[in-house]
Amino acid sequence: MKLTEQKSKPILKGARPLSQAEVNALMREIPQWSLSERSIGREFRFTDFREAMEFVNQVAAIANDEDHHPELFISYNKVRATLSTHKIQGLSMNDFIVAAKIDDSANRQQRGKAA
Ligand code: H2B
Repeated sequence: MKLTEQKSKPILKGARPLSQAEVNALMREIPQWSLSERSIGREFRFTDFREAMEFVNQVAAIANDEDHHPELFISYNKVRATLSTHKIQGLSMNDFIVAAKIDDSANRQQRGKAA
């Protein structure tokens, strides 16, 4: 099933983080994100602050829906999102599901602008 069709699940303390092989396979589904030791991140660029904040509000809705919350750094027209799963201090499926849904939202916003 595609990441965007999946739903985040509660992660219990002590759950096993994804293996390196699992992470590598999932990274191929979100090629614009980069992998750090224990998190994934991507920078999004917009025309101005208004568009950046429109995106941030979409991301907030996704985070609330999924009960999984990215860190967001806003700098005028740039938004950097990073994701990790606090409970396991590493990466879980939830990070990849939310990243894919954030990508979808950014793509929809871009398409809306072009129309
Ligand atoms: N977001 C992130 N990024 N990592 C978490 O471990 C996390 C979260 N835990 N959002 C969630 C909320 C948890 O506290 C609730 C109870 O599901």
